[in-house]
Amino acid sequence: MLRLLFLSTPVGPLGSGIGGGVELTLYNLAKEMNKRGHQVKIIAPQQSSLPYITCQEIPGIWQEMIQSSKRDTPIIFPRNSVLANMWNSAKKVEDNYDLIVNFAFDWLPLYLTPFFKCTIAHLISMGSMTEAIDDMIRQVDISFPYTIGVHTQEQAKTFPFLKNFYILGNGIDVPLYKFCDNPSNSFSWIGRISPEKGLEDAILAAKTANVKLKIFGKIQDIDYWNNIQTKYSDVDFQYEGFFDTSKLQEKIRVSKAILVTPKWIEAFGNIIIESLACGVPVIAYKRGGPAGLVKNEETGFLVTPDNISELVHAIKNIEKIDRKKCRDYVEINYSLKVLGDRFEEWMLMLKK
Ligand code: HBI
Repeated sequence: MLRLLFLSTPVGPLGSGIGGGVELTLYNLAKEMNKRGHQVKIIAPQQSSLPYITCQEIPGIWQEMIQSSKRDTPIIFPRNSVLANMWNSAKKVEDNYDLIVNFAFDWLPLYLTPFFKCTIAHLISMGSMTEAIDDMIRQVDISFPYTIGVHTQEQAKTFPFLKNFYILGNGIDVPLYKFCDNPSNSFSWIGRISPEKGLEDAILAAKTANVKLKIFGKIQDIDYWNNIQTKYSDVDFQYEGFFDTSKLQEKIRVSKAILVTPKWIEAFGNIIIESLACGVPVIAYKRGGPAGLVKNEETGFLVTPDNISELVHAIKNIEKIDRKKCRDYVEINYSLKVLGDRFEEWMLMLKK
């Protein structure tokens, strides 16, 4: 039995959607490890709330999203930083745990690693973003082998200096997603509405293919969103909102397919396995994590990145994909059991 302390992302409360895929990953890992008889405690920003799991809520000012940094942007901490407060709390209780798991993509937890007695595992949830964080990842990789965990090989490639990392993959609670074999006529796009996610490409493709597009996710960058609405006012797209897992799967399961059009290297792409679990095929740019998740012409189509006409061609051929194959693929490769086995193996490998 392992006593695990999870430290959440500092960009917003768990359950708010601001932390994107990390929120779902943290929640699924806590649920699965508790189910396996381990003890998981979570330290997270105030107002965090997860079903059936208590979090120690820490006050303080949220950390700015790393996406708004440039490669050489200095590390900036607000006054009364929730990230600093969270790690200050962790320091006080570290003796009660076998392992600490860091879910933040930030400089501080990496820098603090050598100052903790307890081993810290870092689940790196994005591709390379800034020089300062890369330097810290490199240092931890050298001094604490295999404590750097990534989701995919494609993501690891964005950190060419990484030598001793652990590939975790990811996984979802598949029974929560209901298979749908009789889709509607609309396509969907799911994700934080922010420039790096490339929503405008999906809108352009839907316009050219003359199909309806439904949009799900948190509006992270309001200026970006307003620009899109002005620029594409003639396109038939509908913003549906941000939903928790059970509501989201209910709304996306009837989609003909989802369009995944990232401009950056997605580390993984939770929404891809969530959609496939519902039987929804995936049309994705062959870029980053999604390139390893979609089986071309079997569970969807992988197209040349940033190529709108290939997106359109895939939309027009979506009937070729067998929706049951999409569901089976996730059940076999991305269940909580698969994720739990990989994570448990990682933890047992690091436990002193
Ligand atoms: N930015 N500073 C910072 N810290 C995070 O933990 C973080 C982030 N931006 C996005 C994010 N986490 C998650 O949405 C992704 O890792 C999935």
